[in-house]
Amino acid sequence: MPEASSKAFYVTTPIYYVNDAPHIGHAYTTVVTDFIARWHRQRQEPVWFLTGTDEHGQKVLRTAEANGVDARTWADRLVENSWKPVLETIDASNDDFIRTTEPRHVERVKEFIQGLHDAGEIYEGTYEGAYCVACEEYKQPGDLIEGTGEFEGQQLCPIHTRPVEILSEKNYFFRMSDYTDRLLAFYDENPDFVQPESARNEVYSFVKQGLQDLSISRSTFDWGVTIPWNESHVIYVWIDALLNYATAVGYGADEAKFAQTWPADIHFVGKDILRFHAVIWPAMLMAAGVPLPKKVFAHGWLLVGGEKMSKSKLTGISPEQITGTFGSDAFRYYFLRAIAFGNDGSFSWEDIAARYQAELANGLGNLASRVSAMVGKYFGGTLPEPGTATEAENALAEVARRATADADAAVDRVAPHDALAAVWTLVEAANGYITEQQPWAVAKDESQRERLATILYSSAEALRALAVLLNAAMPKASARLWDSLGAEAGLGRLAEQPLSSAGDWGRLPAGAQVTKGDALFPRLELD
Ligand code: ME8
Repeated sequence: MPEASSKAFYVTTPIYYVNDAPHIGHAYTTVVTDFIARWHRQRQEPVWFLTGTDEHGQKVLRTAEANGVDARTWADRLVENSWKPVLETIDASNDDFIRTTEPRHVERVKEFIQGLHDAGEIYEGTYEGAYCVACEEYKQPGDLIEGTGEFEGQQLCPIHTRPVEILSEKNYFFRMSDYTDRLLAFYDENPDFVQPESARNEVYSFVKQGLQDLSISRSTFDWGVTIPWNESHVIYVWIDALLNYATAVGYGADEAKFAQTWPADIHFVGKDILRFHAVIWPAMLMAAGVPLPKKVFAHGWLLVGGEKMSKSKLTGISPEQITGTFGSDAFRYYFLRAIAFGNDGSFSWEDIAARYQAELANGLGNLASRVSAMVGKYFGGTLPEPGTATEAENALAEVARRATADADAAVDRVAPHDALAAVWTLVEAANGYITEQQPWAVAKDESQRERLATILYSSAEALRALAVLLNAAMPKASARLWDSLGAEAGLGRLAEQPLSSAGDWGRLPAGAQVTKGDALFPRLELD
């Protein structure tokens, strides 16, 4: 846990449904969250990064039934065989993994709902209307579309283009309509609460129409957290799920931990679940008197062949399919760099292959192998003391300083694509510097040993800065780069290098043992 004195920078992914195995859409959210968490750790801030699984509700229950097992067995199977392993596949550095079936969550959810009941925030009623099980969401008539073809005469969920179910069910309701004005005032006072701007506008105009009370229980199945004062009801899966962000960090159980972690700094979500996070969740917290999260960032869709990727439409791609060919670093780099965070972005095999070849193999990988090979060839693998810097070295140092500052500012704007673009100015500048300085030509003249030393030292310095700047995006490649520079002996572990040190020129100690290992990004034979 973070030190007692300072609050952790707390970031979360959605907790994913265990109705199916993860695809690259889920991995995308997790990679971005992981990148932001690692970057803040590199700034030497205390960080808490939470992910997990959403296991209750009808969607999971029906999937389990269709597979002939009970819901708990199904959830255990998916968590152990699919959801936890994928975190390793993509090098996620989460500090915790919460499952909504765990007692540490279930007990606190019951207490929370009892508290709202005691405070008069909940009343008994009947829900008459539509429900989409795939969304696990109550739908308003205006949300639905008319079916055609096989669904002629039925009302469809516009997201899943499947018929909704019509419920008439005795439920408990949360007086959410009381929170319309308070939410609008909160959005006004906290203009950055919902990002990006388009998401903020959507939420604002939705709430401005006036909120309705929300059904917070179901009484026609029992796979969920029971309502403490009436055990024939289970709590609506979204109320249960949203509370994970609080229960996982000690809400109602460990006050010290909760105080050091809550409120969340950023909830990362896809735009499909924006309203739950930006409307229902803050209303629930207001009702309970708990501080609100600082930011909800809703990103766009990963599209495959122009359509939102999904398993049901058979456009689903598993993370392993990509990491198996390109490795986890390239997987992370690609999704962080290629999509302007917040917008939709298309995935294609051609695109990832092209970026792998141009930016990783030819750009960064080639830079690293050229430098280590030349330190080996001309200085026996010992990094030489640099001589007097010329304008060229000063310019390279300036690019490193600017790249560090620009990337850091981009992370504060939650713009990983801009952060990596800033870092790449240094990859390009260093490659350009070597091409211009031609160390192989300088090496032919014995009287130019000092100049050769300066060129190779400066090139290695650029790599040192890059290892620090890329550690959040590509932890494996950065660790290998750090190793090949022999940097640990003089500077300590890569994880302990302050982010700002990337821009401090001249840190790598002369005498470091530089080795040329295997290529960082081997050339691939691709179809
Ligand atoms: O909604 N492109 O879980 P879920 C980008 N359990 N991101 C995508 C994506 C795509 N094509 N497909 C999925 C739930 N995602 C609830 C959340 S939180 C308290 C409860 C990502 O398994 C994106 O982050 O359906 C989206 O919001 C999430 O997966 C939905 O995951």
